[in-house]
Amino acid sequence: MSERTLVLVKPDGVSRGLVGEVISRIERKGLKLAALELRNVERSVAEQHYAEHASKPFFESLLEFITSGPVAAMVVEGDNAIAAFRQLAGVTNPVQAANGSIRGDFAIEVQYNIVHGSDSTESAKREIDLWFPGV
Ligand code: RTP
Ligand code: MG
Repeated sequence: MSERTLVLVKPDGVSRGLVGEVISRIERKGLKLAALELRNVERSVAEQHYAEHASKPFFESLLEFITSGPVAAMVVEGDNAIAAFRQLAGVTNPVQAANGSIRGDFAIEVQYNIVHGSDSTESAKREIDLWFPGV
């Protein structure tokens, strides 16, 4: 079933020049871009985006990181797009992420794990409404 997911190339991925690599993997998988924009993240957007982690010890450093430079935000669509992109990304901690995944291939520290992808249909709807209202 076709669905949509919110993907971010985080500031580490943008500064390392990995936007094209991430988009290439998305497109080679057969997923499509429905929206794409490079933008600086306002703190209020970051807080809403990561609201589920507000009580975690890493919340403040996560907000600082995600607002530290531009991100490439995109809406990606296709069959099972949410799970398909999470598979492309690999698990949260890059040390455990499989080789061949984005995190497994390009990252080593949990905070600097290159990409974000929505984790459920509810999260995807909430995040797309936050990042791309009206899309
Ligand atoms: P994301 O939301 O960014 O797609 O990543 P995720 O679902 O795989 O992981 P999640 O549990 O939602 O965590 C969000 C982001 O917080 C950072 N993190 N830091 N220092 C830590 O222990 C820690 N744990 C998580 C990561 O950047 C993670 O992607
Ligand atoms: Mg998450």
